[in-house]
Amino acid sequence: MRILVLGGDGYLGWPTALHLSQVGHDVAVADNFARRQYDFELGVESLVPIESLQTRVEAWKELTGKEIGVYVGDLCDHDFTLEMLRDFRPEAVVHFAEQRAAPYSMIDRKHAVYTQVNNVVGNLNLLYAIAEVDRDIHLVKLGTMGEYGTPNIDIEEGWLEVEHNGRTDRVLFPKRPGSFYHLSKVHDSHNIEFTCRIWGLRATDLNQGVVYGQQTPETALDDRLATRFDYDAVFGTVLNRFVIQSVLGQPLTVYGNGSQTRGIIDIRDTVKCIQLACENPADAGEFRVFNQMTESMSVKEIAETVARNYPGEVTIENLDNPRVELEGHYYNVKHTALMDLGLSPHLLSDTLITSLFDVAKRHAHRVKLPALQPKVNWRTHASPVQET
Ligand code: NAD
Ligand code: USQ
Repeated sequence: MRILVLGGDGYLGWPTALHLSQVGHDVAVADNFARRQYDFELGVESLVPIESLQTRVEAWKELTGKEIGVYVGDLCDHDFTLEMLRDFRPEAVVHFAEQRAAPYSMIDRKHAVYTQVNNVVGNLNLLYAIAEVDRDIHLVKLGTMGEYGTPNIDIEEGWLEVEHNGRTDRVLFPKRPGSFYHLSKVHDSHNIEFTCRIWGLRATDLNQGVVYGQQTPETALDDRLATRFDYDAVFGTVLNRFVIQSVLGQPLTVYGNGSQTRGIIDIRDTVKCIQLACENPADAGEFRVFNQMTESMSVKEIAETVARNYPGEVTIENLDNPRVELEGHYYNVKHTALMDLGLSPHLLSDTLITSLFDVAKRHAHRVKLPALQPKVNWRTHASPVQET
């Protein structure tokens, strides 16, 4: 298949592009390098050094003989988005290209507005471009489990059968997200569902849980193919941060009492899920939602699992929660659709954590310690941007 990966320079987009290319698809990537710019803004870098997109693509060709096309541009520029689709003529578009950090979106008004404009407008331009170029293009969109929040009922895969005053209907599952970033994904989901209904577009919304890990079989082939590994309190995700904190001898920063529970997924399963979604497209007019997570764990359990596996001493520190989120809540998520398509998940294992410790140890000297401390507070209107 011809598959266009938007956000193909990012943490997940790059390994996904490599995986799709490896299994035989004709792949191109697009990116505006906004993610590299946030690093400059925040004064941090990926723990693992990453090459330029051009060097990455050249290295892939040198090692495998396979070519990955590159489009440099911003999805918020509709002419760019439209021309790219006209030029590449994809059968599937995988859309990772958004500002994806909840704390970044909560720094202040400017960052909240940037996040929602970038994400919602970029996605809307893409929907218009698909409608104009070829309505058969399958949109595979990265949503997030945080769209649902933590309701006191089971979380279904996107849709809910409701009985109300003696009548029944199938409605989008109610959303109660926890940041302006997570809200941007809710807005995207609504816009996508609307275009499936009115224009007959075909779309899969992948509500993904928190991703952990840094290597896939393809990125591990050569250092030049490495993907990024974020540790700072703005972009670093919880398990990856706990691994790095262990290696540095720093306390694991559990926010609140750590009883908040999240869906999690190994990066190797992320790339496989995208492959499965592309190769099994939604029907014309169908807005399909998959919950892309493989297990649930509380933050406390994640910290304890990392600490148990680390060969040295690890302390766990309960910080006042800088976010506003429920603790001790109900959490039961349906996530069978991707398994039905053939996913056999990698559950969080000791081997994976040990290999992540090795990655972190190798690059530990690159860490700026102040960047580990959370400074963005949900309760204020303006938080100091990360000072290092
Ligand atoms: P990332 O920031 O590393 O990658 C996103 C890429 O998109 C970056 O390279 C960035 O430069 C690019 N981009 C952003 N805005 C763009 C625009 N307007 N035009 C062109 N390119 C643009 O993020 P990631 O961790 O790889 O996440 C990818 C997607 O998966 C995001 O949509 C995110 O919300 C979703 N997701 C991530 C996780 C996770 O744990 N990392 C979990 C669930 C969902
Ligand atoms: N947390 C800690 N300590 C830390 C970091 C985080 O206790 O040092 C807690 C947070 O309070 C939260 C949980 O861990 O309860 C997850 O936080 P996170 O920063 O790992 O993940 P989150 O902000 O939810 O965002 C990440 C990605 C985002 C994606 C989302 C999937 O950055 O792109 O959408 O995971 S989900 O959470 O399922 O919505």
